Amino acid sequence: MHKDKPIEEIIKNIEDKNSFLVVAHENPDGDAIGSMGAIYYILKKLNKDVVLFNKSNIPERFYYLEFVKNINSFLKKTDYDTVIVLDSGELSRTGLAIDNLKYECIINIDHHVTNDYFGDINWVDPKMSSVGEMIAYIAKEINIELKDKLAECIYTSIVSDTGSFTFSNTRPATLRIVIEILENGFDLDDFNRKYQRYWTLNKVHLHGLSMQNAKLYLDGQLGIISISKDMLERTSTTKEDCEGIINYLRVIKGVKVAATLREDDDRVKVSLRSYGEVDVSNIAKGLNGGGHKNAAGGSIFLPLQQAEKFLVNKVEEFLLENS
Ligand SMILES: [Mn+2]
Repeated sequence: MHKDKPIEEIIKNIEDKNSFLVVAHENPDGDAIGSMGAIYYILKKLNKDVVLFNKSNIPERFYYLEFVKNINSFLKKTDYDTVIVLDSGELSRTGLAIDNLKYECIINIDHHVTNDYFGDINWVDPKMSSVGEMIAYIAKEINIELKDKLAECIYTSIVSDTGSFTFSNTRPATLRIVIEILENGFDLDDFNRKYQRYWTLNKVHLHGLSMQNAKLYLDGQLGIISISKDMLERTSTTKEDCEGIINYLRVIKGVKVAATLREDDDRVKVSLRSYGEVDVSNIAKGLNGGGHKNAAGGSIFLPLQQAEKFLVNKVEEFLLENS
């Protein structure tokens, strides 16, 4: 049994067991939702009982994936054979009250380098573009074709976590999955209409305001945009509308680390991006967070302006140590 690869143990479990709880991290992104949907369609195809859980409300922009109407934010049933946890470096990121549940096995499928192996079966592979890509390999292994709604979920995961195939986690194998999806008749134009064209004018205004607030530090190596609650109020936007703001910093010549700081209720939420060998997951670990080498996040428990200074110092230390 121990010699089995985790993907084989996972397949054995989903073939043998009957009732599954599937969860992903709070404030779900395209990969959290896409991978939930992908495993949902696989389990349904195998005639299993599936309950989906996410602690947060699902952002409206993902409503084009039909299965999201089946995601619960409250669990009526507490007894499952297997709990499948997706795209979460730690179990706590799901907000699941695990002690209130009865289950035999936790399956942890993830690609965060900071994952702490909380499962009974752990398939953690940081080279994978997305958890959706990992679920695609499960589907292939049990001869389920990558098409229709399953393909739409996997494609959502991949396109979301690779920044539409521009990040360095885009591997030849990732693109081979995409080729297969396209060969099976996936309608890219229809998908992009649903996936990309969802902005409101208010969101455009928030992004304009954010771009005006962009600053450079450390001889232009660090770019920061701080987003205050006031900016959201002035533009009638929500934290979901902040998605993507960090990318304006990533295109500034010379920037090695891009950071957004967003004022939240009791903390400042920090997002970090980098290129190549600059491993921002190490900075994030010092900020009660984690993530990937080139995309990570954490929290600072200071007022916004002080948090910005704190982060500049942290990044300076980090760049000195790693130059
Ligand atoms: Mn992911």
